[in-house]
Amino acid sequence: MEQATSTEWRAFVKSTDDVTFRLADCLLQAVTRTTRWTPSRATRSSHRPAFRTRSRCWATKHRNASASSVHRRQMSDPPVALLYDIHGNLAALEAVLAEAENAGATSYLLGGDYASFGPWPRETAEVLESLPAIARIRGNVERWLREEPEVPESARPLVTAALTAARESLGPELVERLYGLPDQAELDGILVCHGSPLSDIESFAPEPQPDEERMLAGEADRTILFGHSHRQFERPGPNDTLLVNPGSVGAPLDGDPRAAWALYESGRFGFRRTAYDVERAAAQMRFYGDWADPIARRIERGSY
Ligand SMILES: [Mn+2]
Repeated sequence: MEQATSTEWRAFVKSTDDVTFRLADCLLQAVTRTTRWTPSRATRSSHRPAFRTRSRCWATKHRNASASSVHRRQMSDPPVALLYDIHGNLAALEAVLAEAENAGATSYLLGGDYASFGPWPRETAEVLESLPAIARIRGNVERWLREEPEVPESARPLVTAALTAARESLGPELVERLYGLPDQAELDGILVCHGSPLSDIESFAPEPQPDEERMLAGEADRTILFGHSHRQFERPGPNDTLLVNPGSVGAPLDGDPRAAWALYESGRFGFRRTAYDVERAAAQMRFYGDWADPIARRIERGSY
């Protein structure tokens, strides 16, 4: 039984992110320390601090247009905590929020995949809703609360069970608010998305791949902030872009079970890892039944 659900989970992940699935088997080296990078040309060229949310269509047609919803930031402003892929892991989120506050963060950028596929869907979504978020976008699991998941038949039992549990926990009003979030946002000229500018289920791998330019959907000369693959990294991308993935708060997949996130301050990203009570989160996940065991193990191991 356990083997069967594990196989379903792998099939699900493979279907949503084939590139990173292959990399999962390469036992990526865990990121165990805080790292910082010097902004590349892509980021340095974005000196007009601004936050704004927008639709995908708006992004294409009016990238440089001014908007009344722009939140301007100064370089001396306190850091912003970048939180992606929390996946209902309240224990991880609470530890990260405490550390972010200690680090001086006064606002948050929320990158999607908030509640589903984790132990505490509603509680996690409520805490996230209460945060002073400077940008808040939708991930694929928020979209799947109302739309048919793009997964193969073999993965459908696990995905259906997880989404059903999340919907029951969230209730109709939270489901509606989460589903209604925008797909993309902008932070100081940085494009904020869930998987890639192209898609919320296709994402960039930690190492360059031959066909990745397609996922930029025409974006160039800027920093792209994204998550979805649950791997914390930054590297140059095609078209003079810089690719930045803060990693997953609730379910990292690089072999390090600690929560992954990042701080954005003065045009720089600082990667962080935060220890929390992993066993408590895994135990809570197992209350949902046998189907939840692969998710509990993913939380414990920080890998599949
Ligand atoms: Mn995702």
